[in-house]
Amino acid sequence: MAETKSIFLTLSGRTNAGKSTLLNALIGEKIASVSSKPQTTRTRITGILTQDNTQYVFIDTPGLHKPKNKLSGYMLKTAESSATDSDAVLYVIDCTKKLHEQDEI
Ligand SMILES: Nc1nc2c(ncn2[C@@H]2O[C@H](COP(=O)(O)OP(=O)(O)OP(=O)(O)O)[C@@H](O)[C@H]2O)c(=O)[nH]1
Ligand SMILES: [Mg+2]
Repeated sequence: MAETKSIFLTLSGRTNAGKSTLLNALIGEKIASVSSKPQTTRTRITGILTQDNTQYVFIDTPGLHKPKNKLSGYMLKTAESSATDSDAVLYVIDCTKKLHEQDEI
């Protein structure tokens, strides 16, 4: 049997961009909370999609924002380290809104 390979993909982007909504759509189940309230996701949430011999490991992360307190600073660190540790980053932007300066990367 062929060996299974895993690809780690981090969903990054500003708070409320739709990262958790995308994760749920990709996995086909509601595994991450979605809300119109900013900073809904506070920790990493992992969803795995298996196709043939490949496991796509999607990691939903807290949204990027200007940190205001210890918790939001910690959330940002979680988002950044997850992006650094993965094979690729899927950067999500809400294209119905004006481009935010934090999206200019
Ligand atoms: N119209 C529309 N609304 C969307 C879409 N994707 C997400 N939303 C809405 O946008 C809001 C934020 O969605 P989330 O998926 O929670 O966004 P997030 O990027 O995970 O936000 P944080 O966890 O705060 O970083 C929710 O009210 C969603 O229903 C989309 O493709 N179209
Ligand atoms: Mg979220």
